[in-house]
Amino acid sequence: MRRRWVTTLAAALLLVLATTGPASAAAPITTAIYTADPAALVVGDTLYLYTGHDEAPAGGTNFVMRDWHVFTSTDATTFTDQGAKLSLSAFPWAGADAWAGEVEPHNGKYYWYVPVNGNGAGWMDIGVAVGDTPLGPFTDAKGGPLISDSTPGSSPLNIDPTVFTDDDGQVYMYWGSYYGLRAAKLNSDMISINGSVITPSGVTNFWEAPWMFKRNGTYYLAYAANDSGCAASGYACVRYATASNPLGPWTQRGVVLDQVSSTTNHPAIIEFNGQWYMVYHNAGAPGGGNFRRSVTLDKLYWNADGTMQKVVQTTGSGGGQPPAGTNLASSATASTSFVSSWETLGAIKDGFVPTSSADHSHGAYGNWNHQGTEWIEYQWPSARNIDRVATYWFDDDLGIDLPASCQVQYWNGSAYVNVPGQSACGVAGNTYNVTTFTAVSTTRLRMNITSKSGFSTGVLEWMAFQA
Ligand code: FUB
Repeated sequence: MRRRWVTTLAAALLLVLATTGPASAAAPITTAIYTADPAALVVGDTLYLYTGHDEAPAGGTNFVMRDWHVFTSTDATTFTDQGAKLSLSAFPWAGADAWAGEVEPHNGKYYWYVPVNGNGAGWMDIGVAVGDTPLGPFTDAKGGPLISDSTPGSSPLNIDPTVFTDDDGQVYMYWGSYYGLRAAKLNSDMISINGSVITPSGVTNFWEAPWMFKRNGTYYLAYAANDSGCAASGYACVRYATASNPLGPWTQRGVVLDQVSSTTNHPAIIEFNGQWYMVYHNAGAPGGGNFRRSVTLDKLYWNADGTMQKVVQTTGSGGGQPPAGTNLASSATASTSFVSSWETLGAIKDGFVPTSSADHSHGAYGNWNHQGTEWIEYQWPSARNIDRVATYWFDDDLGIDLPASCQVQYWNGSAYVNVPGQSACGVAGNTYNVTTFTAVSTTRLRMNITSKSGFSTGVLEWMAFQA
């Protein structure tokens, strides 16, 4: 039986269909569908985002991905969904798992490299489609996999191709997962590899999702890493490495994007209209989760020495603004398992809109120097009907850090139990992490907060919404 990505995510609310419309710079590019695994390309005055399409049902515990969409923008703010421009049906030799791809222009054509679950031996393969314009139409360019498990030297999981053309016209492809990064030169036909598959050196902590580009003569490779130095268990951050040769050796330079509210993390880094962007996905859209992700983007800035500054995630409910709805927090009494004597538990329900996770100008809840799991709770004199919370975490860059995980519970009359159908309990900084669940009628709602090893946790604002 083929391996599958499995988690224990519970059900989330049904997706509320919305039309694609203007999205603020850091909001999801759309909330009409769930999108993931962005690749970015600039052609003329247009930014193209090629994305996966998450179709898992609420509460689904696996990816359901059947096609890829293209989004266009001329200002990196408002995106138009051009529709599903490629689907599994374009590859008769494949049957499932339309995962993370990338489009590369070559000789007036556009080649879309995608990982798919082939019908043959092994699991994931890399196929390639071709079209005459950035919007296609795209057709299978090869009639079979470019890379499969039977390709000598290939990755333990052949997914997530990133394709890069150097100034001399030579094209390179990097790909892989399960700690198995691989690279190869492509022939100018774009559908065959030139020479052997290599295992590049120096890309430490590589997990998956490579993204290659060049700036000022230096090669950059950003990628998802899931080591404990940058992400909670089960989550990933984005690290990057640099090299002076397109096939390495590489030198790891650090983290450019912290973990996001989805377990997976996937970078595309691009310059558009003189501004650099980090395009990525998270679980921030309404009803979102690990298998219902949303592509978003934030500005990326460079240091003078060619290193990248860590991207400030301004995403979540949309531009750092509190989610809409009736917030029941102000009428609740707050309590906690522990609060530091100098902190202010009441700050979590004062309605203040923080400018960042470090903004405790209106007070903060913090439990330094406790580690492990602590809780905060709201209590009402009579039952309230509640179906979601929004949490803005406190991170003072000292002893208090973003949590490793969290869990919403309610009092069912005799015990605290997990809320049913909880979507991902997001732990992203600088944003409202919205967690949805099947509505509960209760007098007490609790948030269990588990710290990263060596840190305590804190909350700037905790909202509980009437169903
Ligand atoms: O979307 C399916 C897989 O999850 C991608 O191929 C990985 O990069 C991760 O985002």
